[in-house]
Amino acid sequence: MPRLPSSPAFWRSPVRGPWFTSVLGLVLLVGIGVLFVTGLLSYAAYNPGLAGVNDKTPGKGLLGLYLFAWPTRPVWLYRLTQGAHVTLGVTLVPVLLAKLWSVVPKLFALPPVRSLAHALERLSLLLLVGGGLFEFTTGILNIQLDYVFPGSFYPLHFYGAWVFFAAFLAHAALKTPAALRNLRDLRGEHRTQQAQLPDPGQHAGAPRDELTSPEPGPPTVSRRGALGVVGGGSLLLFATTAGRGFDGPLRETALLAPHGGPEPGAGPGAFQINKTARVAGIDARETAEENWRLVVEGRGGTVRLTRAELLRLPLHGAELPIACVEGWSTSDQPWRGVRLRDLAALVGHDPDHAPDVLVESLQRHGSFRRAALRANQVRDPRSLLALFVGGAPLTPDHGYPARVIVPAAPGVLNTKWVARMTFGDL
Ligand SMILES: Nc1nc2c(c(=O)[nH]1)N[C@H]1C(S)=C(S)[C@@H](COP(=O)(O)O)O[C@H]1N2
Ligand SMILES: [Mo]
Repeated sequence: MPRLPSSPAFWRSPVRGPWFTSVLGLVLLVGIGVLFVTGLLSYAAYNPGLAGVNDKTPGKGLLGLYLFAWPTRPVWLYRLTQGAHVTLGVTLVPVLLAKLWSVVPKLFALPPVRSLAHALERLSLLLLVGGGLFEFTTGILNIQLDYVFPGSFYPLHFYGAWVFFAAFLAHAALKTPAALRNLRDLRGEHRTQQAQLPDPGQHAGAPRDELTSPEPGPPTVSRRGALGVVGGGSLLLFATTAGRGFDGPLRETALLAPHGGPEPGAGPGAFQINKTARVAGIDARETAEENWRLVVEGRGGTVRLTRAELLRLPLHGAELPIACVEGWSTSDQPWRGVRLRDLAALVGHDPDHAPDVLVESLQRHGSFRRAALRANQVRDPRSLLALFVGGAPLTPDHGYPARVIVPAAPGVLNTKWVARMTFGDL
């Protein structure tokens, strides 16, 4: 009679066992903890609590309780937190898959439910495995396919993260003590046997666990070798992803993800572009000198400025990166333009007490055509309505005639092709 996956003997790999699962589990404990914290930081960086236009999850309720005003220093803050979030997520994929592989006999075990406690445990495992696969899949699709779920990525990934993390915490609380014990108890034996199969856990006098095959097949690789394959896979992913956070030769090492490889084009505007002017539907006629006007509104009234008039205001420089939620970023670029605080002053606000601002683009469709900035971002003297980068006027793709650039903020807050700014408490 053929064996079914529900039979423990169906699963023959001698690599499976408590030691292998414990090592992977502890790596994920640390890694997923970091993913969760950097993910929450990323969410806060959008300032979703500030205004409806920034908020893709209006139903967040208590989950938004921790939100805080995202700081403007150090300028590389979001570059670091989001680069770490995405790079670590990609790097952990082999570990996650190996961990699931190592416990797969349990997922098929029958009867599906033995008692109420067992039913609860299985439900939490369902949320854990489902939630984990869901978070990794949505995250990777988002960086690979450039916003496949327009607008809906944020709610999916955000609520999914909380479901996943709740199940993860429960699982970690239940399993970490045993995982640590497994490693400690098995370490000495492990050393002397040089990771020979079968799993040392089988000889530790412990009752047979559900992970170890009762009829292991012949070994083809040692447990350490198997871990080496997983670690090697992670290392390969890391090495072909991490470079997306740097300019020049390092970016060229990022073969696997978009915004890796060579910089686009040549000249001062030759750094990574998120959406081109064409994709955003920006018509060259609207941005031409004779047609484009910047409308600035505030307590003291409304002014309309041509580009030539903007150029007569005091211009300031700031060296700031672009750091996208997708995990790629540029080095600091030399921007030049009018300070946001000076624009607030132009419409009747004391620059040191300048309020929030709503920035709107010429773009008519798409979730990032407008964004709200918080007062602390407006007041920072390095926050600019940039007109130049690298000593030349902005290129159309980088937001000509004018774009916002704010220190430490996620890319989405740096609105391109700006048409209107409304200062006031949001
Ligand atoms: N109007 C508008 N501004 C925008 C966007 C957009 O889609 N439309 N994308 C934002 C995102 S997600 C990023 S990462 C940065 C990228 O700026 P860059 O293309 O100049 O590198 O622009 C931001 N500004
Ligand atoms: Mo972005």
